[in-house]
Amino acid sequence: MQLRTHFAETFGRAPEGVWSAPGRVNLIGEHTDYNDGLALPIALPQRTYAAAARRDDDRLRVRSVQTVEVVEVALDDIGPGTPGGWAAYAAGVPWALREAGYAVGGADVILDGRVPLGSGLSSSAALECAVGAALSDLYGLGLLADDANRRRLVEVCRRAENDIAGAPTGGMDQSASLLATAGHALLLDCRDGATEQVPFPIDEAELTLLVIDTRAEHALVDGQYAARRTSCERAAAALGVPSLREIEPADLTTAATRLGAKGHVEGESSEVLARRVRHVVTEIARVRQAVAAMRAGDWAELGRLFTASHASLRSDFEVSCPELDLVTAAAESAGALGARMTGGGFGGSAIALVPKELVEQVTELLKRLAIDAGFPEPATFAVYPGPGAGRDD
Ligand code: GAF
Repeated sequence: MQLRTHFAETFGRAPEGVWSAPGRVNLIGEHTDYNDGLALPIALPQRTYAAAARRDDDRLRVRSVQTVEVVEVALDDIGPGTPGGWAAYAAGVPWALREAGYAVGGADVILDGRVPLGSGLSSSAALECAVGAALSDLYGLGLLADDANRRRLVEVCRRAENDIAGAPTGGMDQSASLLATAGHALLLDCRDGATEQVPFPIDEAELTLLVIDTRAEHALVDGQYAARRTSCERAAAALGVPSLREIEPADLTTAATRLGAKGHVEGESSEVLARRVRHVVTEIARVRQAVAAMRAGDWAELGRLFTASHASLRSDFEVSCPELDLVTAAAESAGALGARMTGGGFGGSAIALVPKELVEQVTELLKRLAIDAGFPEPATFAVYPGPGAGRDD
């Protein structure tokens, strides 16, 4: 059924328009955004759609076609924990718009999320950005007009996620959803918000970017993510820098020695902190190298960087899991140029850079090995860099 029809059946009137925003995969630069670092995401072709219309009161009514219930809340009542569940990601957006000084009133919204849920592909950012795009147009805020305005909307959507949904994430996902363009990866500098579009002619290169959704469910995901963020902040404070971005690869030995001299920092082992720092600093360097490799069309080098990134996330940052380790290793042994987990980790998805002619054998092997290991059968699909958020209809 068309989203406009869903809207009419749910709310008894026509929507004023339909907007959408994409999920993302990050090519490289993981757990760097909240360290003022660099990341290199692409927008996925998979998107979340929002049909919406203004209301003449200050209430938000929101429904997803994937659920039956309509969640209704007065804008003044939105706050941490209210509403709960998935609706927090939608309701957080008008809340954060108002906090930022934008005049928004009520709205009826119906959502259709086509970004796989819980797969580490940023379905939550896609939802926030689709609602943000709709409210911006409906209330004439101009936040889709150009990159400067889109950056304002990135901040709004990030606040919605941090403050209302309670996920202490770093902003890469919302940036990808709002600032990425078709055919390009988005080089994102999280220190000053600067962006650059890096051409990613994956088709011309006869390559496939394969997403491998492990379907691994992991408990404590939110707590673990927050714990990594806290460790990075602790390490930066102990090293006397505003963020780990300030540390260069050449300074890593000195940084480890300085941390080591402290034994523990706020109860956390300095040996562990030094590994967390090493991941962040080397990962930021890998983003630069990846951009250079892409510009030179050196896809083998990009693949090697994927592999090095995964090793660092597994051993130094410790955010991988057996399912992700298995599918990345399997993809490489069947001919992928490189493979790595993407997103926050502890489950979710990996990506592999695969010569087109090898996609079938890569897919077949990783599925077989996952099943043999007693893991769920991974879902695999090819992606290409799609456009950022906008109005569809
Ligand atoms: C999640 C977060 F939402 C991002 O902000 C980022 O930190 C990512 O994990 C890890 O790179 O997607």
